[in-house]
Parts: sequence; C-alpha cells; structure tokens
Amino acid sequence: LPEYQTVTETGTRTLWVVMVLMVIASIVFSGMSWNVPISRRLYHVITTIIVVTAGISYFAMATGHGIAYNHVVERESHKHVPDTTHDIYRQVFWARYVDWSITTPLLLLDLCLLAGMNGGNILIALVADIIMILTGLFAAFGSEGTPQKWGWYAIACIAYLVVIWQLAYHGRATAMAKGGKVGKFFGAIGGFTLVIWTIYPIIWGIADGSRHMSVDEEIIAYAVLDILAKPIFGAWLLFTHMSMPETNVEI
Ligand code: RET
Repeated sequence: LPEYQTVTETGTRTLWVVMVLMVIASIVFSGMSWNVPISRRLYHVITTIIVVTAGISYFAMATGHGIAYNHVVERESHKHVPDTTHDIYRQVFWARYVDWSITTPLLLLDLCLLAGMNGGNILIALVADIIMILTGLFAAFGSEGTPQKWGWYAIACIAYLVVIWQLAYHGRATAMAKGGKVGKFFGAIGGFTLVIWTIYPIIWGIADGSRHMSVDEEIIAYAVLDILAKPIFGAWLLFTHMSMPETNVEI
C-alpha cells in the first residue's frame, strides 16, 4: 500500500499563524515608511515587499494550494524473499520556492545596499541566489534513488557558497569602508543572516531530502526560520537604519 506523507491540522494551523504575522509585519513596515521622506524609503519598500510576498505564499499553503506530491519508490531488501518496493507520496510545498525566488534576492539586496557593494558584485550575489533556489526546486522533485536529486542539491550548495563569498568578502570590505558603525552593524546582521540561512539546507536534507522529518515538523521548522529571516531581520534593519544616517543609500 502506498504511504502518504501529508500536512495535518497542526501544520495548517502553523501556516495560518505565520501568514497573520507576515500581514502584521507588512502593515508595520509600510507604516514606518510614512515616517521617513520618500527619498529615504528604499529599505522600507524592499523589506515590505518581502513580508507581503511571504504572506501571500503562506496564504496559498494554508489554504492547500502551492502543494504537489513527490513520488518516491523505496526498495526494501529481505533475506529469503525477493526485494519489494514501497511507494511514498510526500507533499512538497512548491509555493515556498516561488516565495524564496522573490524574497531571498530582496533580502540580499537589503544587505548589499547596506554594505554599499558595487553593481557587479550585487548582481553576482542575486543571480547565484536565484540559481540556488531554482536548483533546490529541481532537487525537491527529483525521485529518490536518482543521482540527480543530490546532484541538484550540491549545485544549490555551490551557488549558496558564491552568495556567502560575495557578502562575507566583498560586502564586509565595503561596509567597513563606510565607517566603524556601519561595519559593525553589517557584521552583526550579516552574521545573523548567515546562521539562519544555513539552517534551511540542513532542514531540507532531513525533511525533503531523506524524509526523517514529518511534513508538520518541516512546516514548523521553516516557520521559525521564516519569522527570523523576514519580520525579525526586517525590523532590526529598519529600526537601525532610521537611527543611523550613514546607512542611507543614494539610489
Ligand atoms: C535549499 C535546498 C538546496 C540547497 C540549499 C538551499 C538553501 C536555501 C536557503 C533558503 C533561504 C530562505 C530564506 C527564506 C526567507 O525567509 C533550496 C533549501 C543551499 C538558503 C531566507
């Protein structure tokens, strides 16, 4: 008999809670932008778009949309009888990848602008990030037992290293050049981002990759990470920006 790994009431409730938090963050961040002149709203606009996008994605997932079943055939070997196979159908929330392909480049753009990176390095970081998310999507739909599944995962990890390199090397250098205050803040919020972001591929490997985590547990893990990476990151960035004129951008 095939096994179905699906979301239950706990997972659905979690998705609704995160959706509400993203809507609240959208209201707070757009409200904050009214307290600064139009020419100083770029971080506010970017950060509001991030939480609006996440809110829409969570609304889709909470209402049962943006989900597909990944079919996995597991081979079971026995001692005295021929091998048997076991079909697993696991829900993959592809709406996350739609969300991430829009929001992760924007989160990086926030950090790149804060650091004052040049256009070439910004573009490399953003494109490497989009490659990371899309090859991660290919990995999510690769069937078990095919080498390309973890192959796509490896490509995504290499792209992620390119992102880290751009921010940690070029970003840190230009942030330091903007002065001690900006350099210190970039180090703190960049370090926070690095830790949170690195947990995503670990969760992916345990949940989607090797199915050692239930769909509900996967939803809860990503929920915690998404709240830290978007509303908490955004609030930290916007409040600090408002009290630190050195972080102003001229574009
Ligand atoms: C995947 C799987 C393939 C390998 C790697 C991944 C990295 C994902 C990351 C996601 C970050 C998401 C954020 C969401 C917004 O809140 C695609 C999971 C490296 C880093 C910050």
